[in-house]
Amino acid sequence: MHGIVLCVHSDFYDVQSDDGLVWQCKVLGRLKREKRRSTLVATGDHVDIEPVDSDRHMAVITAIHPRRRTLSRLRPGRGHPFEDVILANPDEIMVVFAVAEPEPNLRLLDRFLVAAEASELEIFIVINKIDLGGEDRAREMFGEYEQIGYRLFFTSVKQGLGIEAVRRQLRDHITVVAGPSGVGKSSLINAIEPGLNLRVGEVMAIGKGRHTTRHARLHPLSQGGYIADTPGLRELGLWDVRPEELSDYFPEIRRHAPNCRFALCTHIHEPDCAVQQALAAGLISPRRWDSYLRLFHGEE
Ligand SMILES: Nc1nc2c(ncn2[C@@H]2O[C@H](COP(=O)(O)OP(=O)(O)OP(=O)(O)O)[C@@H](O)[C@H]2O)c(=O)[nH]1
Ligand SMILES: [Mg+2]
Ligand SMILES: [Zn+2]
Repeated sequence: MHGIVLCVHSDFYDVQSDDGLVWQCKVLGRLKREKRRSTLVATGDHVDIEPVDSDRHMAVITAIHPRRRTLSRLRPGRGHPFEDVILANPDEIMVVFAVAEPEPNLRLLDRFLVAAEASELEIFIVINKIDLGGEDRAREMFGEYEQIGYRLFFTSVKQGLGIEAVRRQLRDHITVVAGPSGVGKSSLINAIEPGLNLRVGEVMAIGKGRHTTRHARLHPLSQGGYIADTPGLRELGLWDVRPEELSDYFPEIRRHAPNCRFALCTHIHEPDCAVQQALAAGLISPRRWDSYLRLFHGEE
């Protein structure tokens, strides 16, 4: 049988088979003995399982399929680093912000987007709480992100607005959720999948405690797809970006960089810089440029 790993415990795995049943699984001994440079079985992995006790939903994992993509941390080891896979096969990342409460900090949104870009997943942005200011004002506030090319969704969990469009976007995908505290991430997920019953108004335990090993957990969506509970983007190591990589993570800068005279242009002081020309021509927003400069110089 084929299944997907929902969650990793210390020595067993919860695996959901295609018929929706959840099996408690061990891994076949032979697989454990193989040499590897990466986590043997991670949340999100596609696996083959064979039931050992169907009544008690116990099974054994007999094969692990190759991963299409991973969110992982590299652990330095002897010779070569070991890849700690936190989540296998993620598809997309949903960055949630609010129109108000908390007051939106666009520099922080830029920070989240840089970390999201570093993950190389598809990105979309949800602007929640439009009941506190109206969709028009929200579109005005966040319109520049649409111009850059990001997909934006506007929602109010409180008034039930825009939820269906987000639900459609999540269908059949493994989605990582990110965003500052209090913007309504848990509320939004509960609105999309009421059965999940995530706690609202309470900071998620995930992301706390630096030394505990934390794994992702997948929450199945009844329409197909999964919401991934992961440690934050910071804990995934996506927060720290080397200055020379930074321009890759601003799509509107990345777009112009190939036309710079120097391949390793920082776009700050070099001659014949296509990014500087785009900035002067008004093709890059001065506010985003300022975010780039601050991040380049290591400011939060
Ligand atoms: N006015 C309004 N309030 C909302 C909306 N969505 C959520 N809230 C409220 O915002 C507060 C925070 O919501 P949560 O869902 O806990 O926010 P979160 O993003 O999960 O926060 P953390 O778990 O701390 O990261 C709660 O009091 C919610 O009731 C909305 O659309 N409009
Ligand atoms: Mg929450
Ligand atoms: Zn340049």
